[in-house]
Amino acid sequence: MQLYVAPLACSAATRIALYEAGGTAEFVYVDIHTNPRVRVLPDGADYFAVNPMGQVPALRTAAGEILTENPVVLQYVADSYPEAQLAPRSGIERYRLQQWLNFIATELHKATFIPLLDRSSPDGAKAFARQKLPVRFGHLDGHLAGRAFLLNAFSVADAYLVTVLNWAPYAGVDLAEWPRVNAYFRTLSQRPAVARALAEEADAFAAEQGRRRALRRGQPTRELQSAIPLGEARSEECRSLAPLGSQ
Ligand SMILES: N[C@@H](CCC(=O)N[C@@H](CS)C(=O)NCC(=O)O)C(=O)O
Repeated sequence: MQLYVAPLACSAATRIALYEAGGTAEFVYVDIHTNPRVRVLPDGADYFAVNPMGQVPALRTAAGEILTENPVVLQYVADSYPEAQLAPRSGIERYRLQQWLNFIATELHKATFIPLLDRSSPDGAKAFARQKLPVRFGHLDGHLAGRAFLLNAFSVADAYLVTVLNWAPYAGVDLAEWPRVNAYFRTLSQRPAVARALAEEADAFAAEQGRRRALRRGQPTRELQSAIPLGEARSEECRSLAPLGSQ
């Protein structure tokens, strides 16, 4: 299985799900920041041929099928490791899972965090997203009353939710306004699979930032790619930099 990812982007949710399941994948890094019209993979191939949207995540199955869209990729991983119980198999609970995956994808990820994080989104889009914070986060906060997870146990929806909540400080969203969401995020961040995945993503993010800074200074890409391998830089550096900031 190959997973196309960008550091600290939404594709981190699938890395979390894989680690929760005791699995892994070949992680292929896609630079989604440098140029919106160019998506060159480390082997020189064009990522648009993998996903015509140029977005992460995309997953290549062992059978060579390409799957895109977070809710689908996450459910594929959950179904690939049934013993990990990352998704209810069927029935109303499976629909509840899909309800939360779609809520996170549409209301939080795309309609809230992307306009707030993307430096090119207009002020009106940011204001509109901000105006919707109380209803969206209020709904989540109400649901989390007396609950440790979105469903009855940890699921791929939690992997996705913790991934987007991790962007809150960079988006100027103060989770302390929703105490249950805040507590949920703090607790889930400490789960071993979540902590491991986010630490690896943070290292990869810092390395990518280093490459981009050096590129701006005019050093050739190939030289840089070998000079600063992913995973080398430290997480602390990246905490001062916003993920998804220049899409
Ligand atoms: N509808 C897609 C959206 C994925 C998405 O927005 N990915 C972002 C990273 S979090 C991305 O690749 N952005 C680059 C771009 O839109 O060009 C999904 O749910 O998977």
